[in-house]
Amino acid sequence: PLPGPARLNCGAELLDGTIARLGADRPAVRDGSGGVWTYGELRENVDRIAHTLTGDLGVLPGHRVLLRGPTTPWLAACWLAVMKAGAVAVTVLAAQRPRELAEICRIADVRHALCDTRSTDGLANARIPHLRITPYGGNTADDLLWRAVHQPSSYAPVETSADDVALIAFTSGTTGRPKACAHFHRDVIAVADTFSAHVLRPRPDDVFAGSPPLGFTFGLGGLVVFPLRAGASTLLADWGGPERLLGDIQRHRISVLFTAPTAYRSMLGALGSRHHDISSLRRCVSAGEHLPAALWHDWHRATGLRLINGIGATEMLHIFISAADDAARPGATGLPVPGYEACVLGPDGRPVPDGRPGLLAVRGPTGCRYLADTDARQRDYVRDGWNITGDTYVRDADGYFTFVARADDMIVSAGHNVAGPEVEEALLRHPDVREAAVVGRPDAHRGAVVVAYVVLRDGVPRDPETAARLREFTKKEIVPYKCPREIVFLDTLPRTPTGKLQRFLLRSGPLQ
Ligand code: 3SK
Repeated sequence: PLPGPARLNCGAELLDGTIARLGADRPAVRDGSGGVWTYGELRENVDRIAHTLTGDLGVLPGHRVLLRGPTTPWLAACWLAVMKAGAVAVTVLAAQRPRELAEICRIADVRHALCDTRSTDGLANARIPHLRITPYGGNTADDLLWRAVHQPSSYAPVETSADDVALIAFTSGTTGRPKACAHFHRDVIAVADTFSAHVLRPRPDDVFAGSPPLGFTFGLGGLVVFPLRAGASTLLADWGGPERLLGDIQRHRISVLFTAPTAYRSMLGALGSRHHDISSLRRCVSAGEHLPAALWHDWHRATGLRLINGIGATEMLHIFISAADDAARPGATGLPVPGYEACVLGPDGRPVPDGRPGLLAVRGPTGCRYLADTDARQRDYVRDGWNITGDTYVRDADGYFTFVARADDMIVSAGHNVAGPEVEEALLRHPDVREAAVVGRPDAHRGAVVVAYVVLRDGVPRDPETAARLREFTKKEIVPYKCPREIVFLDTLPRTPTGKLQRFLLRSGPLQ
């Protein structure tokens, strides 16, 4: 054989590989209404769709295929079929608007789209040139699933190389500018064999569920790749709020949960007002945003479970620093996931001593590959083989990494560095505060002043007395120069469709 990367098709590895190890009769995917497909049934559906793609629809290896729809077993089946066909999946979020969809298709050179019939409008309205949209889930003769029924039930996967692109993931990040990252077939398997295998440690009898959509790589990994790699089953249903998720945990005996700190906080609220049997849960992963120590403790107190905190990035595909079980330290993110290395760099690009803040740098089996026309971004993100994630971190003497702020969320006020998340943590310790976001507002004298946007708990008055009480409280918790000069009350904080706080919207002025 020629030297070079081995053959690997991640779709085949996740389905045929798992079936070869554990059999085809195990439950694989569940929908929200009690439907369950075994691994054998999932493979049959995937293979019929792959035949339809490469036959009727003319999809060739390397073609970019947009996937759009609510989280369902059919969306996962389409994703796996795209993998098996050697094409490239570009899974988008249901919340993405026509203008963003058009931009995504332009950047990723998308020619085919598979779209749930409930989501076709937004895509059709985008009027994307040369885009062939095939609906799925309806009952017309041109529907993907109707065509698939007539196809053979077994498909020989395209022999992709481990270094062929499997997916292109978009991140609007927290700045509002879309960036596209390519990930290889080997990356998909690598995230399962690092974070999932070593930190999460799922079992074949586990049942996964969670809130992140499959268009966010946090959701793709947590709800498709990790369960299938482990031979476990996964509930594929849209996030319908805390009550619904708690009900699903009880109904489906969910044992592994993937969601973000905001959802853990809202589930705690719901648990406080009604009984739900969540005794099936054994692993709860929190990522997507900083997890405050107070929330870690609240969840532990209410459920007896220790949250598995993690930091991941679309650029890295999934989680690269984390800690579980006895290794978990509330407030800290954790240790580099086996297979990854991390360090903290100073302004000169060299590692800083432990205990000093600097830019987080990480390297390992996955890494950032921005698509063409983003060269400058690539040089910015990957330096000397290290991925610079844009987060400010501190490493302690035990090797634990603790989040300080996103590098662009550091506030410099009258010459002092203030990390917004530290002030947010202080506010969150007050019983009246439900959510908080702290930003720097430009100021002619001080450079920036610290402003806190606060969502209060139900029934707490939004008045100057409450603001004064919160300011007094923070003065007792952190040094006074870090305390908010101004407190603005909001109903909700602005977030991306994947739940990340959009601080840039708050920086640009009051949002009331
Ligand atoms: O962007 C993130 O925060 C993230 C977290 C975990 C896994 C994957 C991602 C993209």
